[in-house]
Formats: sequence, structure tokens, C-alpha cells
Amino acid sequence: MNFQKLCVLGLGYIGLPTASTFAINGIKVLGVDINPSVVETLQKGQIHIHEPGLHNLVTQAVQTGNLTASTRVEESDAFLIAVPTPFKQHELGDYKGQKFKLADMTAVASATEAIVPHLRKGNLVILESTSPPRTTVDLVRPILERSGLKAGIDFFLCYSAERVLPGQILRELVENARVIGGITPESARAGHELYATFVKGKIIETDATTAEMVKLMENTTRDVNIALANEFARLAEKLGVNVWEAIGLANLHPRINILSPGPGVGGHCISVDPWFFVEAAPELTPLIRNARQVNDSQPHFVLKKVQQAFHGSVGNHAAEDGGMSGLKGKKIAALGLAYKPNVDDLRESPAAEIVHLLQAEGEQVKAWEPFKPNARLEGIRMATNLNDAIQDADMVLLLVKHSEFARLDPQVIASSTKARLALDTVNAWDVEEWQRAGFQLLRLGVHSAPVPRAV
Ligand code: SAJ
Repeated sequence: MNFQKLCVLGLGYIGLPTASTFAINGIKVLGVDINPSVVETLQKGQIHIHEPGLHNLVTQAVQTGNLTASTRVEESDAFLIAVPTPFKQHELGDYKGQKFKLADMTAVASATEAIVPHLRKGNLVILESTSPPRTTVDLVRPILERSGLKAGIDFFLCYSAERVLPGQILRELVENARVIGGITPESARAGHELYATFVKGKIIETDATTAEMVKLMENTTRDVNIALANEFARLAEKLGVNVWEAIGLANLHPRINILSPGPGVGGHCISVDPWFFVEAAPELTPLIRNARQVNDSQPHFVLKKVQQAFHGSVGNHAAEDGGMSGLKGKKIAALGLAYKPNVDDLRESPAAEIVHLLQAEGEQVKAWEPFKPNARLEGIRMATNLNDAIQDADMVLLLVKHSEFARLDPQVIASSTKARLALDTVNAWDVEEWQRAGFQLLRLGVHSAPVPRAV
């Protein structure tokens, strides 16, 4: 097998780094995206996403002449599909009254259809998009076979998910172990050969459905574990315990590794993928569904915490339900909108959801996202810089643990805002330092007032 020309469909967070990495390793790569502005940006030597090192890599790949971009698929030796698999926005599944989200496979289907007229004998097609189990055999294969060619006989077909962590994609792309699932052993071998161009981690061959399940198991495990951490945070608040201290102590146990609670789970992967298992077998997945629901409801937990914080600071008795009667219109500076620290990705961001929830309650929120200062999100008022966000605020609300937020000096903040109330949802700030600067600092997972204890 000799794959010299590769067509990568979808130039997003996975497709673009993957296409560029193949290109600098000697493969002729045509990057295809249906969005003409993505293609134009690349043709000008720029990129449309933030990922450390990516701009350099793309520049290098374009300079070698090996990476070009287009809105149209062309004949190639291999095709790699890296398009999004979001969930349907306006349709839910139902299992005995329990709702669950459904995968929207439109982009995978149309990318696959775009390959059909160019598919030739001996080609290799790889699906990289995280997909519901059996997508390769039940969706991709029949579409490709409309070409008249037979998968596994005339062309090779594989599933191989990316496993890279946004923020360190370029290193993980090369170093992580890679699972290649073929619809036949020969297909898996062909995929192995292509990825061996640059992958330094182990490359393991298996069947396509196992490879799909492996990917979903990884992200589901993380989601369930984060849900557990979030539930611990809720319990700790009720019991008058500092969850961060408790987790640190529990993690001293050699076989325990509790993850961090926070404002919720976002991004395009962990908040989406577990639903693919629920959709495949709702009767078998109550734990996965419940974990998703815990994480999806975490922004509401933060909303309540903000409401209770205002009650406390104005000397009111917190209402049982944390209600906000008479406190509408507080000004809140929301720090961070990205779905996690040090990335510019706002997809499925719990921070953005919290801003919407606060505004729906009548608060005036101004958000500052240093990784996307010019972002336009419907219904969210963006600050032009940190000072603009905080100067008139009644509360500074930390939603994302960006390094530059973690490093903020509370004395400097105190001189730039009239707020004396801060709420840290990610355990980034030191309570004593902020108190010395004149703030009342509340934290998620820590009860803001002492809980009466039995004597
Ligand atoms: N989060 C917490 N607490 C934690 C860890 C994360 O609340 O202890 C939150 C983050 O703030 C974020 C969300 O979870 O909102 C997801 O962040 P993440 O860093 O856990 O994962 P992603 O979505 O950026 O990347 C994941 C990775 N999967 C695993 O670690 C199992 C990555 O390796 C995958 O390639 C990626 O999904 C993907 O594309 O599927």
C-alpha cells in the first residue's frame, strides 16, 4: 500500500492539526471544508482556531507545498473524515419518560457522500469523528458502497478516533496510542500504515465497532467521574465541608483519583459523546444518563450559589430555595466563557450557559474571555477587557481557570472594581489573599456560612 495523497474532510480542531501533521511528514494533503471562509483563511496562511503551536505547524505545512485547501473533494489515495457529530438541537429521544439527546450525523453522512464520486479501487477511507457505535458499518459503509465498490474488498474502511486533549493537541497527536478499527483486518492494517507516517505512540489494530466503543468509553468514564466530583461538591456544601480539601485528602489513597468539580462539563466531546451510548441502549445506561444530567445541571447549581451569595452579602436570610426576590439587577463580571482553561473554544460552554441563566434572572452580566476577546455570542454582553468587565460590578464571578485569571492579584483587582464579593467556581483563588484585599471570597464546593454542628 502506498498512500501518497490524502484528502481530509473537515478542517476543525482535529482535521486541521491532523492534515498539517501528515503534510509535514511528506504526504500530499488536500484539506476540504464546506465553509469557504475557513479555506480562504488557510490560503492566506492564517488559521481560524486557537491551539498552541498550530499556526506555526500550518505555516510550515503550507510552505512545504504539501498542504492545500479547497471546498471540494478530489481523487486521492486516502480520505479521512473529521467533521463534527453534534446532537440534534430540536429533537430528544424518550425512554419511559426519560429524555436523552440524539446524535446528528448529517455532517458525517454528507462528507461520506462527497467521497463517493472520487472513490477508487485500493483507496482507504477513515472515519475519525466521534460517532455512535456501529456508524462505520451501518452508516458510512452503505453510503460508500453506492460507488459500486465493496468495502473490505475493493477499498479499505476504518474507524480511528482522535484522543487529543485541546491545549496539547500537537504533542498528543503524535505521542498518544492510536486504536485503528478496520471493517476487515486488511483495512485495519492499511489504516495502521497511514498513521505510522507520524504516530510515535502504539498503534493497535482491532475491528471498527470496538474502536468506536473504546472512544466513547474513554469520554464517558471521564464524564461519570466529573459528575461524581460535582455531586461531592454539592454534598460538601450541605455538610459544611470544603470539597477541595476533602478531595485532596481522598486522593492520597493510592487507588483513588477524584476529578475536580466545577461549573459544568462543556466542549464538543465529553458533554456529547456519552449520549451516543444512551441513544444506542437507553435501557442499559441509567448511570451514564444520570451522570450527564448531573453535569448538565451544574450551571443551575452555580446560579443558586450566586443568588445565595447576594443574600448573604446584603444580610438577608437565604431563602430555602435560594430565591432572589428584591435583588434583581445586580451587576456581575463573568470571567471566562471558554469551556475549559486556556482554550478559545466556546462550544457547549457551561460558563456561557451560566451567563444566560443569570441574565434570565434579571442580572446584568458583562463577560470577559481573553482567548476570544471579539467573540459575539447571542444575548451575551462582552467586555472589551478585564477592567471593563469588573469596574462597575457587584460581584466578580470566576467561571474558567485560565492561567491569567488564576494569577490575578486581588489587590490590583480591588483597586479596579467596586465589587467586594467574589465567587470562585474552579478553586483558583486563595481565600486569605482575597480577604486581605477586602473581598468576601466564596467558592463552589465550600459552604459560605458555618453549618451548625452538634456539640
Ligand atoms: N472538567 C471538569 N473537571 C475535571 C476535568 C474536566 O469539570 O476534573 C470539565 C472541563 O472544564 C470541561 C470538560 O470537563 O468543561 C471537558 O474537559 P476535558 O479536559 O476533560 O476534556 P476535553 O473535552 O477537552 O477532551 C476530551 C479528552 N478525553 C479524555 O480525557 C477521556 C480528550 O482526550 C479527547 O480527545 C477529547 O475529549 C475528544 O475529542 O473526544
